[in-house]
Amino acid sequence: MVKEYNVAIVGATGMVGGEFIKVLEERNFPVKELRLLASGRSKGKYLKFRGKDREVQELGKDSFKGIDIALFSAGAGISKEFAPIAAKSGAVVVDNSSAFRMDPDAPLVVPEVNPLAIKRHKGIIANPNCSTIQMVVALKPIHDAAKIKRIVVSTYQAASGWGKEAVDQLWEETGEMLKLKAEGFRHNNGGQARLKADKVKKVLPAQIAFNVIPHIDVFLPNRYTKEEMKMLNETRKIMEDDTIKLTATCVRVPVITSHAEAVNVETEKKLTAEQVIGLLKKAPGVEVIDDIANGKYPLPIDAAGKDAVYVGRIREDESVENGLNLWIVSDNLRKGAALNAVQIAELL
Ligand code: L14
Repeated sequence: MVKEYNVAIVGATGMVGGEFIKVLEERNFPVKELRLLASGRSKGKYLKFRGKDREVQELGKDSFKGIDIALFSAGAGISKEFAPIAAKSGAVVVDNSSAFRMDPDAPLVVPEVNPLAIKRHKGIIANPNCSTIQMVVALKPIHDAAKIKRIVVSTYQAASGWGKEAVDQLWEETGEMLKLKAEGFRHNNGGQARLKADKVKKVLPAQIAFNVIPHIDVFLPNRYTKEEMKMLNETRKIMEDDTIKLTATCVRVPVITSHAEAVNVETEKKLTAEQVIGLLKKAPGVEVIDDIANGKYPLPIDAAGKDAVYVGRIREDESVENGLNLWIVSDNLRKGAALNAVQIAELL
């Protein structure tokens, strides 16, 4: 008989929460009891798991009795407060927030990259940032083969990374833009494609429809955003190599789901584009889509709802000795969050 586990989802009504439920179902995770936890606002809602409606319960100190695995995705504040409580009551926590990622006691795990780190856990395992996960899955085989010295990455991040409200903002603003068009707005009449401030409730720092915003998470004293610094610090921790240099620019784009990244790497040893394609074709969790003759490369709209990290536009950077350019796309709610966390639970 397969052992079965009592699993709790904290943040069950959120976007990642919904993916947790789907991924547990699809992968046939041996769930005995599934406990859906959320804030008081969602108390009494029902969510479907394996064809049955399950009631959402209000998260509290006593929510974790009998739980073996607790999957958290309700923000860093909730994780800081409740993950230690869950761990103390005997659950292993897989936490999708940024609360414990750089905590030396919490392993930061991507199963394709550093599965062994999981063994050092003391009750809490951190799930990395979505942008970092998809990048390291694709870069690990390159690092193993040729040692990466420096990474320059620009991200094109989907609205769903910031949650349901950001996706709503994208839809509502898009509707308002279409209204402007119907009212006679012409892009070539000198007008800006800008909505009046009061048109939409904003959760993102600026209009996202028909725009891009170079601002994800908060600004730090060094003029980077926290999202950009997470990419540096988490990459070093997951790759277990503090010599890797990385500089990031993280940008929100008007996409619902799947983050894309333009990644430039410099390696110690020379790799040709063909060698990289060969390495990535064998790499776990990676799918290469790089058929430029037929105009095939990874797109966010194709990656959404899928498990793989898609890599294309693989080419040598001809401006340096040993350089490569890649285009990496993956569903930020799946491999970037829920799927990676459930894979960690499977490793456990
Ligand atoms: O650190 O808004 O896990 O796209 C993940 C989503 C940070 C922001 C994290 C986004 C968050 C990111």
